[in-house]
Amino acid sequence: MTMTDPSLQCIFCKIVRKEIPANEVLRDAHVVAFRDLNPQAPTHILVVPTLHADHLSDFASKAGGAQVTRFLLAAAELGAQFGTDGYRVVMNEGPDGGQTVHHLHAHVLAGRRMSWPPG
Ligand code: DGP
Repeated sequence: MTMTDPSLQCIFCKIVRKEIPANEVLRDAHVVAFRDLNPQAPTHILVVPTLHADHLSDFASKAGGAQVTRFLLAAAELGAQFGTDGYRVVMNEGPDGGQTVHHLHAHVLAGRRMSWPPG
């Protein structure tokens, strides 16, 4: 980690390193998942790769196959665990996507019927 490493200031990297608290539901070598601070559904979990990547396109080129696979499987496992009648997985990227935290994360939303199109 260098002084210019983006992970030093990244809020989700701080959660991964346990420097700030989060309501965790899953942790392993490749992912950490925790409850969103501002939930948009009865269940709203963020799945975060332990490897810092700003967004999906960055992650896809930076991460190994095992990390990419684990990220997707963790979202699916949590959706199946918390969604009794389905769930939604969302990844926001860039200003048009509504991304506010620049560390890739998947939102796993469950516990209510979702509408379409999203806002
Ligand atoms: P996005 O807009 O897709 O970048 O979503 C970022 C989400 O992260 C947003 O729903 C709020 C959540 N969030 C931001 N900071 C924190 C934090 O410190 N802890 C937790 N648990 N969630 C956070």
